[in-house]
Amino acid sequence: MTTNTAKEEAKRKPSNDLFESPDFYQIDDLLTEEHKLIRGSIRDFVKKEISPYIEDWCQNAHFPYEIVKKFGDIGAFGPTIPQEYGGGGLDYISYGLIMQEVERGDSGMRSTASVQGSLVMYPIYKFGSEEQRKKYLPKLASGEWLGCFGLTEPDHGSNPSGMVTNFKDMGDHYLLNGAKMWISNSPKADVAVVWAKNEEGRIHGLIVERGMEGFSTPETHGKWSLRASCTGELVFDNVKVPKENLLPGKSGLGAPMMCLDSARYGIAWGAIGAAMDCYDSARRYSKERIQFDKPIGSFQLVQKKLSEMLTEITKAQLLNWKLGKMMDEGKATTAQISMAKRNSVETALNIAREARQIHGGMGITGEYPMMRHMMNLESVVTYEGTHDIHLLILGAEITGIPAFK
Ligand code: TGC
Ligand code: FAD
Repeated sequence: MTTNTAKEEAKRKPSNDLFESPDFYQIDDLLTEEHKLIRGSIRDFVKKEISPYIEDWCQNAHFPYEIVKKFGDIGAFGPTIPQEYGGGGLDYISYGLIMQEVERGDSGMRSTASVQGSLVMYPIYKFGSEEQRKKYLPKLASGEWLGCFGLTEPDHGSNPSGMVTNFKDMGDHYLLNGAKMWISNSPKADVAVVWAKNEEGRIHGLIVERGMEGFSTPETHGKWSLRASCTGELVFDNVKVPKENLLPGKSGLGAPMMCLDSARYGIAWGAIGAAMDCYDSARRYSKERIQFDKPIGSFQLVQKKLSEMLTEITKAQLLNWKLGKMMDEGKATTAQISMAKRNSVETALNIAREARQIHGGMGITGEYPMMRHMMNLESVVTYEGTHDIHLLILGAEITGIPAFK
């Protein structure tokens, strides 16, 4: 959709984002000056480019396509991808901080960024040929192109290994058939990284480009969640995919799962960004709102809520930071990432609900961010592996007995 810049400018409410970040355990001491600079620049970006508009975008279920180029300019796409391919060449703590700040603004905006970086650029970088890296990564990093990741199917969500999307070797090309569902960015994506089975039933990644005959991306409407992110299907009806579009580096379910490890890590940080926004709003409101001739923050029950929120945020911040260090060292396991994703999203959902209560009736309006975060987080608790699937990943790690089947 074309943006009417003047209309957007008129809607701008520069002073409405008063966010101050909680850092109760001086976790900033664990960050480098570069980390703090990166976080600061993304926080300023969110205050300027997302906060003034996000309420309207969500109320109108509008995906602001122009944000794609802006994310590219600020370095939010593929921060850990090497600079020679257009990425940031940064560490995983930087990546986490970027996701935290973007999701502090809105989970749908973080979805746009984390799909592009972890689920599109990462597989092309990790499993792609040198030609594929050079062709796609710089354009994805700069936001010239938008990408999406197709794993989930209508009948295979938690169980992606059952996928039926398939491709046949036709000699000079592959013929791709099937459908993917619930795909973030799909209606606007220029390229899709698609996971499909070959004739032997082995899963491979293919790069499918908009414009290929038989490829369509119908949009999913009526979402109550992630309303500023666009979601849709990927439909493949005898799509001729050039052979050079197969990702040669890895096959099997492990390939998409490695991408998910990176994206789930980003969500662990991102969801705590949403939690921090809800907590900060509740903290301020509790000092301003007077009932029984006193600020509601003077009542013990409100103080209990705020104290518990800050405790949970602090615990999650430390867990995320340690996980980031293990990611940098290449030591983080899937189960450790599951623990952090699961913990952060549950923490954020609980905090959004408690913060909403502190705002009383005002909490249900778009004047405050809690309801938007809460509704967004209902998707975040489901995608990239549901809350229960992550519990089972942990259960399998603890007992050595997978309980999925
Ligand atoms: P399982 O038997 O456990 O594994 C099959 C093969 O995959 C390998 N593998 C991994 N390899 C590397 N890294 C990982 N993290 C891996 N996880 C598994 C595994 O070693 C095995 O390899 P091999 O060589 O022995 O065959 O697989 P399973 O079929 O039992 O399934 C396990 C389960 C349920 C945990 C897994 O499939 C799962 O995580 N399901 C959840 C699905 C999911 O997360 N979907 C996400 C879709 S993308 C998305 O939601 C994007 S939203 C983005 C946004 O908008 O922000
Ligand atoms: P199901 O797998 O049908 O699960 C339904 C319920 O059953 C859940 O509670 C689940 O925990 C439970 N369940 C399933 N199996 C078990 C089991 N073995 N033991 C116990 N409980 C079980 N996918 C992509 O590929 N790319 C994307 O970009 C993408 N973006 C998304 C954006 C949004 C807004 C949403 C909502 C989803 C997105 N997804 C995407 C899909 C997402 O990953 C799936 O929704 C998720 O993996 C769950 O699959 P499902 O919805 O089919 O639920």
